[in-house]
Amino acid sequence: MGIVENKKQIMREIRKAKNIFLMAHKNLDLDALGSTIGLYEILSKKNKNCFIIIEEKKYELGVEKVLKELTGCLNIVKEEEIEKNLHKNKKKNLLIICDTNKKELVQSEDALKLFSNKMIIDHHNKGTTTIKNTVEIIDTEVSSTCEMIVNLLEAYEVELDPYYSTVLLAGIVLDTNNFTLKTTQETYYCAYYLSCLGASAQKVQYLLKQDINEYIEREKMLTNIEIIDNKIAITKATPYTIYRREDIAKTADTLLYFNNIEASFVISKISKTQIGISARSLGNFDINKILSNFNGGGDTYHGAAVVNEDKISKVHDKLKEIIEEEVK
Ligand SMILES: [Mn+2]
Repeated sequence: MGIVENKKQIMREIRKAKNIFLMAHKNLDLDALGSTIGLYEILSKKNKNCFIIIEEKKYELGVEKVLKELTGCLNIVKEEEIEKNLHKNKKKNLLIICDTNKKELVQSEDALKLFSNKMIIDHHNKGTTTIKNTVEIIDTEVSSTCEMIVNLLEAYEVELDPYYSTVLLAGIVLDTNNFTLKTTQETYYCAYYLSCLGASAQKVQYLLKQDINEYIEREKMLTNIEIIDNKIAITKATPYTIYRREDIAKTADTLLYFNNIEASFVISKISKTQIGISARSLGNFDINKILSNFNGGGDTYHGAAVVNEDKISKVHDKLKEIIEEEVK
Protein backbone atom coordinates (compact mmCIF):
# COMPACT_ATOMS: atom_id res chain seq x y z
CA MET A 1 0.00 0.00 0.00
CA GLY A 2 1.21 3.48 -0.84
CA ILE A 3 2.52 5.95 1.67
CA VAL A 4 -0.30 8.45 1.14
CA GLU A 5 -2.92 5.88 2.21
CA ASN A 6 -0.91 5.51 5.41
CA LYS A 7 -0.46 9.20 6.10
CA LYS A 8 -2.81 9.18 9.09
CA GLN A 9 -1.09 6.25 10.73
CA ILE A 10 2.31 7.81 10.15
CA MET A 11 1.12 11.09 11.64
CA ARG A 12 -0.24 9.27 14.68
CA GLU A 13 3.16 7.71 15.31
CA ILE A 14 4.86 11.07 14.81
CA ARG A 15 2.44 12.83 17.17
CA LYS A 16 3.11 10.32 19.94
CA ALA A 17 6.85 10.93 19.73
CA LYS A 18 8.92 13.82 20.91
CA ASN A 19 12.42 12.72 19.94
CA ILE A 20 12.67 11.16 16.51
CA PHE A 21 15.76 9.44 15.18
CA LEU A 22 16.23 8.75 11.48
CA MET A 23 18.52 6.11 10.13
CA ALA A 24 19.14 4.86 6.59
CA HIS A 25 21.26 2.09 5.14
CA LYS A 26 25.03 1.72 5.12
CA ASN A 27 26.85 3.06 2.08
CA LEU A 28 24.58 6.04 2.26
CA ASP A 29 23.44 7.15 -1.18
CA LEU A 30 21.41 10.11 -2.33
CA ASP A 31 18.08 8.29 -2.11
CA ALA A 32 18.79 7.25 1.48
CA LEU A 33 20.10 10.66 2.47
CA GLY A 34 17.50 12.60 0.45
CA SER A 35 14.58 10.74 2.00
CA THR A 36 16.11 11.08 5.45
CA ILE A 37 16.58 14.83 5.23
CA GLY A 38 13.18 15.30 3.58
CA LEU A 39 11.62 13.52 6.52
CA TYR A 40 13.82 15.49 8.91
CA GLU A 41 12.35 18.68 7.47
CA ILE A 42 8.78 17.46 7.84
CA LEU A 43 9.40 16.45 11.44
CA SER A 44 11.27 19.63 12.38
CA LYS A 45 8.35 21.63 11.09
CA LYS A 46 6.11 19.58 13.39
CA ASN A 47 8.36 20.70 16.28
CA LYS A 48 10.01 17.36 16.93
CA ASN A 49 13.56 16.96 18.17
CA CYS A 50 15.19 15.22 15.23
CA PHE A 51 18.43 13.31 14.94
CA ILE A 52 20.03 11.52 12.02
CA ILE A 53 22.15 8.51 12.90
CA ILE A 54 25.19 8.21 10.66
CA GLU A 55 27.86 5.78 11.73
CA GLU A 56 30.12 5.53 8.70
CA LYS A 57 32.94 7.95 8.09
CA LYS A 58 33.53 7.61 4.36
CA TYR A 59 30.86 8.82 1.97
CA GLU A 60 30.07 8.46 -1.67
CA LEU A 61 30.87 11.72 -3.56
CA GLY A 62 27.35 13.17 -3.80
CA VAL A 63 26.54 12.36 -0.18
CA GLU A 64 29.78 13.98 0.90
CA LYS A 65 28.90 17.18 -0.97
CA VAL A 66 25.44 17.37 0.60
CA LEU A 67 26.63 16.67 4.14
CA LYS A 68 29.32 19.31 3.74
CA GLU A 69 26.92 21.88 2.36
CA LEU A 70 24.44 21.19 5.15
CA THR A 71 27.00 21.34 7.96
CA GLY A 72 25.30 22.81 11.01
CA CYS A 73 21.79 22.41 9.57
CA LEU A 74 21.23 18.82 10.66
CA ASN A 75 21.52 17.11 14.02
CA ILE A 76 23.78 14.21 13.08
CA VAL A 77 24.66 11.73 15.81
CA LYS A 78 26.82 8.66 16.11
CA GLU A 79 25.70 5.41 17.71
CA GLU A 80 27.28 6.29 21.08
CA GLU A 81 25.47 9.64 21.19
CA ILE A 82 22.00 8.19 20.83
CA GLU A 83 21.32 7.32 24.46
CA LYS A 84 22.00 10.78 25.85
CA ASN A 85 19.58 12.24 23.33
CA LEU A 86 16.72 9.87 24.12
CA HIS A 87 13.60 11.21 25.79
CA LYS A 88 13.30 10.01 29.39
CA ASN A 89 9.89 8.60 28.65
CA LYS A 90 10.73 5.63 26.40
CA LYS A 91 7.40 5.84 24.62
CA LYS A 92 8.24 9.29 23.34
CA ASN A 93 11.16 8.06 21.24
CA LEU A 94 10.70 6.91 17.67
CA LEU A 95 13.21 5.45 15.23
CA ILE A 96 12.41 5.76 11.54
CA ILE A 97 14.39 3.54 9.19
CA CYS A 98 14.65 4.86 5.62
CA ASP A 99 15.45 3.16 2.33
CA THR A 100 16.08 -0.31 3.78
CA ASN A 101 14.20 -2.79 5.93
CA LYS A 102 16.99 -5.24 6.72
CA LYS A 103 18.72 -5.19 10.06
CA GLU A 104 22.22 -5.95 8.77
CA LEU A 105 22.04 -3.04 6.32
CA VAL A 106 21.25 -0.15 8.67
CA GLN A 107 23.89 2.35 9.76
CA SER A 108 23.81 1.00 13.31
CA GLU A 109 22.34 -2.37 14.18
CA ASP A 110 22.80 -1.61 17.89
CA ALA A 111 20.56 1.44 17.57
CA LEU A 112 17.61 -0.86 16.79
CA LYS A 113 17.69 -2.21 20.35
CA LEU A 114 17.33 1.24 21.89
CA PHE A 115 13.84 1.86 20.53
CA SER A 116 10.54 0.17 21.20
CA ASN A 117 8.75 2.34 18.63
CA LYS A 118 10.09 1.84 15.15
CA MET A 119 8.83 2.63 11.68
CA ILE A 120 10.19 1.60 8.27
CA ILE A 121 9.76 3.74 5.17
CA ASP A 122 11.18 1.84 2.24
CA HIS A 123 10.77 0.63 -1.32
CA HIS A 124 12.74 -2.64 -1.16
CA ASN A 125 11.36 -6.16 -0.90
CA LYS A 126 11.23 -7.72 2.53
CA GLY A 127 13.46 -10.66 3.41
CA THR A 128 14.34 -12.99 6.24
CA THR A 129 16.30 -10.25 8.02
CA THR A 130 13.60 -7.59 7.84
CA ILE A 131 13.44 -5.67 11.12
CA LYS A 132 10.56 -6.91 13.26
CA ASN A 133 7.92 -5.13 15.36
CA THR A 134 7.76 -1.98 13.32
CA VAL A 135 5.15 0.10 11.61
CA GLU A 136 5.89 -0.91 8.02
CA ILE A 137 5.43 1.53 5.21
CA ILE A 138 6.93 -0.48 2.38
CA ASP A 139 5.93 0.16 -1.21
CA THR A 140 7.97 -1.83 -3.69
CA GLU A 141 6.19 -0.28 -6.64
CA VAL A 142 7.70 3.18 -6.23
CA SER A 143 10.99 4.24 -7.76
CA SER A 144 12.66 5.46 -4.62
CA THR A 145 12.21 6.35 -0.98
CA CYS A 146 12.54 10.00 -2.03
CA GLU A 147 9.42 9.57 -4.16
CA MET A 148 7.56 8.32 -1.06
CA ILE A 149 8.73 11.30 0.95
CA VAL A 150 7.62 13.73 -1.76
CA ASN A 151 4.16 12.16 -1.59
CA LEU A 152 4.19 12.69 2.15
CA LEU A 153 5.35 16.30 1.83
CA GLU A 154 2.44 16.98 -0.47
CA ALA A 155 -0.05 15.13 1.74
CA TYR A 156 1.04 17.07 4.81
CA GLU A 157 1.37 20.32 2.87
CA VAL A 158 4.89 20.88 4.10
CA GLU A 159 7.10 23.18 2.05
CA LEU A 160 10.66 22.25 1.34
CA ASP A 161 13.58 24.61 0.64
CA PRO A 162 15.03 24.50 -2.88
CA TYR A 163 18.25 22.91 -1.65
CA TYR A 164 16.46 20.04 0.08
CA SER A 165 14.18 19.64 -2.93
CA THR A 166 17.25 19.28 -5.11
CA VAL A 167 18.66 16.51 -2.93
CA LEU A 168 15.36 14.59 -3.09
CA LEU A 169 15.31 15.01 -6.86
CA ALA A 170 18.87 13.68 -7.01
CA GLY A 171 17.70 10.63 -5.03
CA ILE A 172 14.98 9.95 -7.59
CA VAL A 173 17.35 10.48 -10.52
CA LEU A 174 19.84 8.10 -8.92
CA ASP A 175 17.42 5.28 -8.13
CA THR A 176 15.66 5.47 -11.51
CA ASN A 177 18.97 5.76 -13.35
CA ASN A 178 17.84 8.99 -15.01
CA PHE A 179 14.14 8.18 -15.19
CA THR A 180 14.60 4.85 -16.94
CA LEU A 181 14.05 2.25 -14.20
CA LYS A 182 10.75 1.89 -12.33
CA THR A 183 9.66 5.30 -13.55
CA THR A 184 5.92 5.95 -13.58
CA GLN A 185 3.80 9.02 -14.10
CA GLU A 186 3.89 9.36 -10.32
CA THR A 187 7.68 9.57 -10.47
CA TYR A 188 7.53 12.37 -13.02
CA TYR A 189 4.90 14.07 -10.94
CA CYS A 190 7.24 14.02 -7.94
CA ALA A 191 10.02 15.48 -10.07
CA TYR A 192 7.61 18.17 -11.23
CA TYR A 193 6.56 18.84 -7.65
CA LEU A 194 10.18 19.19 -6.50
CA SER A 195 10.93 21.41 -9.43
CA CYS A 196 8.04 23.69 -8.38
CA LEU A 197 9.66 23.90 -4.95
CA GLY A 198 12.84 25.11 -6.61
CA ALA A 199 14.84 21.92 -7.17
CA SER A 200 17.61 22.50 -9.69
CA ALA A 201 18.36 19.93 -12.39
CA GLN A 202 21.76 21.49 -12.87
CA LYS A 203 22.59 21.06 -9.22
CA VAL A 204 21.38 17.45 -9.42
CA GLN A 205 23.91 16.87 -12.16
CA TYR A 206 26.58 18.42 -9.94
CA LEU A 207 25.63 16.12 -7.05
CA LEU A 208 25.74 13.05 -9.27
CA LYS A 209 29.10 13.85 -10.83
CA GLN A 210 31.46 10.92 -10.70
CA ASP A 211 35.14 10.49 -10.12
CA ILE A 212 36.84 10.04 -13.50
CA ASN A 213 39.34 7.46 -12.30
CA GLU A 214 36.65 5.31 -10.76
CA TYR A 215 34.74 5.63 -14.02
CA ILE A 216 37.71 4.44 -16.06
CA GLU A 217 38.23 1.50 -13.68
CA ARG A 218 34.57 0.60 -14.03
CA GLU A 219 34.52 0.81 -17.79
CA LYS A 220 37.24 -1.84 -17.90
CA MET A 221 34.56 -4.31 -16.86
CA LEU A 222 32.87 -3.71 -20.20
CA THR A 223 35.65 -5.31 -22.21
CA ASN A 224 34.43 -8.78 -21.42
CA ILE A 225 30.77 -8.81 -22.38
CA GLU A 226 28.88 -11.83 -23.57
CA ILE A 227 25.34 -11.60 -24.87
CA ILE A 228 22.98 -14.51 -24.32
CA ASP A 229 19.92 -14.95 -26.53
CA ASN A 230 20.60 -11.53 -28.02
CA LYS A 231 19.21 -9.79 -24.93
CA ILE A 232 21.03 -10.69 -21.73
CA ALA A 233 24.45 -9.24 -21.11
CA ILE A 234 26.91 -10.88 -18.75
CA THR A 235 30.27 -9.41 -18.02
CA LYS A 236 33.01 -10.46 -15.68
CA ALA A 237 35.78 -8.29 -14.37
CA THR A 238 39.43 -9.24 -14.28
CA PRO A 239 40.25 -11.35 -11.21
CA TYR A 240 43.06 -8.95 -10.35
CA THR A 241 40.89 -6.01 -9.43
CA ILE A 242 38.64 -5.81 -6.39
CA TYR A 243 35.65 -3.63 -7.13
CA ARG A 244 33.21 -2.01 -4.75
CA ARG A 245 29.63 -3.23 -4.82
CA GLU A 246 28.41 0.13 -6.05
CA ASP A 247 30.80 -0.09 -8.99
CA ILE A 248 29.41 -3.37 -10.25
CA ALA A 249 25.89 -2.03 -9.70
CA LYS A 250 26.67 1.00 -11.84
CA THR A 251 28.14 -1.17 -14.57
CA ALA A 252 24.98 -3.27 -14.57
CA ASP A 253 22.98 -0.03 -14.98
CA THR A 254 25.18 1.03 -17.88
CA LEU A 255 24.65 -2.21 -19.79
CA LEU A 256 20.91 -1.57 -19.98
CA TYR A 257 21.63 1.47 -22.14
CA PHE A 258 22.54 -0.69 -25.12
CA ASN A 259 20.36 -1.82 -27.96
CA ASN A 260 18.44 -5.08 -27.38
CA ILE A 261 19.79 -5.54 -23.85
CA GLU A 262 16.95 -6.37 -21.48
CA ALA A 263 18.93 -7.69 -18.54
CA SER A 264 22.49 -7.38 -17.32
CA PHE A 265 24.71 -9.31 -14.94
CA VAL A 266 28.08 -8.12 -13.72
CA ILE A 267 30.47 -10.36 -11.81
CA SER A 268 33.60 -9.26 -10.02
CA LYS A 269 35.71 -9.82 -6.97
CA ILE A 270 34.49 -7.64 -4.13
CA SER A 271 37.02 -8.93 -1.60
CA LYS A 272 39.77 -11.52 -1.59
CA THR A 273 37.34 -14.30 -0.81
CA GLN A 274 34.07 -13.00 -2.19
CA ILE A 275 32.57 -12.62 -5.63
CA GLY A 276 29.79 -10.11 -6.14
CA ILE A 277 27.05 -10.25 -8.74
CA SER A 278 24.97 -7.23 -9.57
CA ALA A 279 22.06 -7.44 -11.97
CA ARG A 280 19.45 -5.27 -13.62
CA SER A 281 16.49 -5.84 -15.87
CA LEU A 282 14.00 -3.69 -17.73
CA GLY A 283 11.17 -5.69 -16.21
CA ASN A 284 10.59 -8.79 -18.32
CA PHE A 285 13.25 -10.86 -16.65
CA ASP A 286 13.09 -11.75 -12.96
CA ILE A 287 16.40 -10.82 -11.36
CA ASN A 288 15.34 -11.98 -7.91
CA LYS A 289 14.62 -15.48 -9.21
CA ILE A 290 18.02 -15.85 -10.87
CA LEU A 291 20.00 -14.45 -7.95
CA SER A 292 18.20 -16.58 -5.38
CA ASN A 293 20.39 -19.40 -6.76
CA PHE A 294 23.30 -17.54 -5.21
CA ASN A 295 21.56 -16.69 -1.94
CA GLY A 296 21.13 -13.19 -3.25
CA GLY A 297 17.97 -11.29 -3.96
CA GLY A 298 16.24 -8.16 -5.04
CA ASP A 299 13.22 -7.71 -7.24
CA THR A 300 12.35 -7.94 -10.92
CA TYR A 301 14.41 -4.87 -11.75
CA HIS A 302 17.53 -5.15 -9.66
CA GLY A 303 19.38 -7.34 -7.30
CA ALA A 304 22.72 -8.45 -5.97
CA ALA A 305 24.42 -11.48 -4.52
CA VAL A 306 27.62 -12.16 -2.63
CA VAL A 307 29.22 -15.57 -3.12
CA ASN A 308 31.94 -16.92 -0.85
CA GLU A 309 34.20 -18.13 -3.58
CA ASP A 310 37.46 -16.90 -5.02
CA LYS A 311 37.14 -17.94 -8.64
CA ILE A 312 35.16 -15.56 -10.80
CA SER A 313 34.92 -18.11 -13.60
CA LYS A 314 33.13 -20.62 -11.36
CA VAL A 315 30.42 -18.13 -10.49
CA HIS A 316 30.26 -16.98 -14.10
CA ASP A 317 29.78 -20.51 -15.48
CA LYS A 318 27.05 -21.32 -12.98
CA LEU A 319 25.24 -18.05 -13.67
CA LYS A 320 25.46 -18.57 -17.43
CA GLU A 321 24.01 -22.05 -17.11
CA ILE A 322 21.08 -20.79 -15.03
CA ILE A 323 20.34 -17.96 -17.44
CA GLU A 324 20.53 -20.23 -20.48
CA GLU A 325 18.10 -22.57 -18.80
CA GLU A 326 15.81 -19.63 -18.07
CA VAL A 327 15.65 -18.34 -21.66
CA LYS A 328 15.21 -21.79 -23.27
MN1 LIG B 1 16.48 3.67 -2.66
